[in-house]
Amino acid sequence: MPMSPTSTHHRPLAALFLGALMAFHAIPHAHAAQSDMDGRRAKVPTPAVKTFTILPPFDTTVGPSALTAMTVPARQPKVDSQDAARAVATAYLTETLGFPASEFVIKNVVTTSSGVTAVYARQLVHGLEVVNADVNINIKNGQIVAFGDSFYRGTRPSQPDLAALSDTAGSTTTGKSPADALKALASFVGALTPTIVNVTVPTPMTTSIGSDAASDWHAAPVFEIASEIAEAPVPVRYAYVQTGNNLQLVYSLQLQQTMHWYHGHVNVQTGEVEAVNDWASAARYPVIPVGEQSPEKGPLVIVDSAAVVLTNASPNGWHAYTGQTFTTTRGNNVIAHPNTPEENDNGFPDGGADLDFTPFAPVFATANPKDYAAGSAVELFYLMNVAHDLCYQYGFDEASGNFQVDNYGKGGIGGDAILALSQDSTGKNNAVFMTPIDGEQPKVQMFLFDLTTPNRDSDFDLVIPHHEFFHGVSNRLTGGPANSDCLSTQEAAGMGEGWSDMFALAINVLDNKSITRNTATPLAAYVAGSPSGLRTYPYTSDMTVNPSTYSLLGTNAYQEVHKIGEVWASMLWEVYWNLVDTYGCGPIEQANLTDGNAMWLQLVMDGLKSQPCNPNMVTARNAILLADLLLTGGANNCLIWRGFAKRGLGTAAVGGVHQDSFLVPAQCALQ
Ligand SMILES: *[C@@H]1O[C@H](CO)[C@@H](O)[C@H](O)[C@H]1NC(C)=O
Ligand SMILES: *[C@@H]1O[C@H](CO)[C@@H](O)[C@H](O)[C@H]1NC(C)=O
Ligand SMILES: *[C@@H]1O[C@H](CO)[C@@H](O)[C@H](O)[C@H]1NC(C)=O
Ligand SMILES: [Ca+2]
Ligand SMILES: [Ca+2]
Repeated sequence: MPMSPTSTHHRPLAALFLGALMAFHAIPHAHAAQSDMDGRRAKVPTPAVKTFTILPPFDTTVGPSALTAMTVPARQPKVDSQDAARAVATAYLTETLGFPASEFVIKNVVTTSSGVTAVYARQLVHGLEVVNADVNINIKNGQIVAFGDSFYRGTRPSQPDLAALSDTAGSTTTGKSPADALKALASFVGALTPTIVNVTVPTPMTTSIGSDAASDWHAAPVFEIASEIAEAPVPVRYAYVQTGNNLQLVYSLQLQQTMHWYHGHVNVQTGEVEAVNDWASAARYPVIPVGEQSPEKGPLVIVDSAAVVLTNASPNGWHAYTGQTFTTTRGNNVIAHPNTPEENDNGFPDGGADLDFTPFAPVFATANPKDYAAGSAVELFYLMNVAHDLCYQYGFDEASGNFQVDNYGKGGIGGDAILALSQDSTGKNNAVFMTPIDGEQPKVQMFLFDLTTPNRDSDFDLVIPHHEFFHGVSNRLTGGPANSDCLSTQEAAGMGEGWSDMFALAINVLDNKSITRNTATPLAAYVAGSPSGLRTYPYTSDMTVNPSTYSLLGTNAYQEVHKIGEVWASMLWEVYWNLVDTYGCGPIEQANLTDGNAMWLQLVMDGLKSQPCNPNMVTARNAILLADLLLTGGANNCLIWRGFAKRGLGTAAVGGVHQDSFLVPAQCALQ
């Protein structure tokens, strides 16, 4: 669909079905295997001892016959009384395991449906809890059936002089203060740095830290901290953490935030976070994960929000902002729901208090898109949020005009979360992103494609939502966030398509280590129902497969934004691979600029911010070269020049005159 040069706010991903035929391959993606813990703000030290022993004759490998040999009473056994179980456990801890009664505390006694009484003990050292040292003992008919043990056996530190360590004002003479501990924990979990840290000693003051006081964890904390990053006063207690054969004296803190409740333990001497757990349950999204491309390439997986939310970009997670939390597919960055012809299907999918969206999992093999309208909104919500958090790492932040309801005082204008409409029935075989100026709400509309039976949903051809998102980025960044008319000339609008294609490929396709610069890489093969995808040529450095060069812009066939975009993306592809072949490819969301793919995206984003309103390919190239000069001192100058020159945008190329130049500067010519 040819675009009028002035309709800046409307960028369809047109369906174009030319192109070379290529080998089709299924690509299960590395991201799919990402464990829940990968991105989680947690640290779990390993104790030296960690056993679970099932005592004979209850050995489960022997099975029920062992039990019949035992004294299993014919009638329902009487459940051991709590006191009886407590006595059995205490005897075991003191006599068999050899811990005096002053060195542990029994915290709970619980019965199970099978008549077992479970006793839970926590180790004490100098009257302080060792927060990761536990013994659990299972008792039946007065007999120990099994027990777990992670008590610490290493050398004991000398008794700490807590009074000397921190005075009653919470300041400190020999180590870190409770205030330091809160700051260290906040930094570790990626929370905002607190500006208010008001340490008080709650009354009645816990003066003696003897075993009696400390044997009850629920005893009054030693300190309390009021801070703007905490939803409730932060209680602080002294404790130990065992790491291998060492015992570390720590401040144990509970930091409550909108989407988190951290239980963190900070070394009183070094200020290092020794252990942290988040008591909040993470949201669960059943999705085709970023990097997997489409349902053809890999399975639906349950993605845990803890593994994907980047907290510097989304400090309250994806479902909340100051003063508001949602259990549905809406939050600070994205407001997503289906927009099908069936009004009843268009509500916000609701994950409940646990934010568990797994009931909306689509079944692709058998169902029509209309059977998973809610699932499409979950997918789109997830993809837009991933892109928000990822681009934030590269400088698409509040001041740069990103899309958020609440900017948390970090500049820019809020009130502009993306309205994301999945399975939008107002169009087909396309997708649209509309980018008004900063502070005005953008909108993405994802249409169904009718090129296959059943129809396919563009929400699940992951390059398409991410192509659309990057229209928002390139429009906001070029010429500043208050000007949305800076990619409006035909060439600039075409480049907008090119940036979007390459961004979508970089985050969804190109980090597969077996893809090289010469792998013929289609765009959106899933909705196309064809391995050649939606573009004229697959992207590749192989000029015999993709011959795109600058001079094509002078031909009649290339007077359309997506065609122009293919030329620009082909140039960006060369630059991308020159960087990746030199520096390697890493997890792009980490924005580690020692990785070639991260460096590429950073130079692209910086270039967008620096280039003039309505750039042409020459000025946009120059902005990328400038970004490299300023960021690295020009370390990548020749890698960039050679990439552009290969596709005709060499030193003699002139803006607006679409003639190829394959020349590079003299310093880059050799090699
Ligand atoms: C990566 O791409 C290759 C070749 O294109 C494909 O065969 C392979 O399955 C892919 N691997 C992953 C982990 O995506
Ligand atoms: C710190 O807490 C004390 C006691 O609640 C209060 O009087 C004081 O105003 C607080 N200071 C700040 C800076 O919040
Ligand atoms: C970036 O990656 C390099 C190489 O893998 C690694 O040594 C370095 O620690 C990373 N930097 C950060 C900040 O993660
Ligand atoms: Ca904004
Ligand atoms: Ca702009």
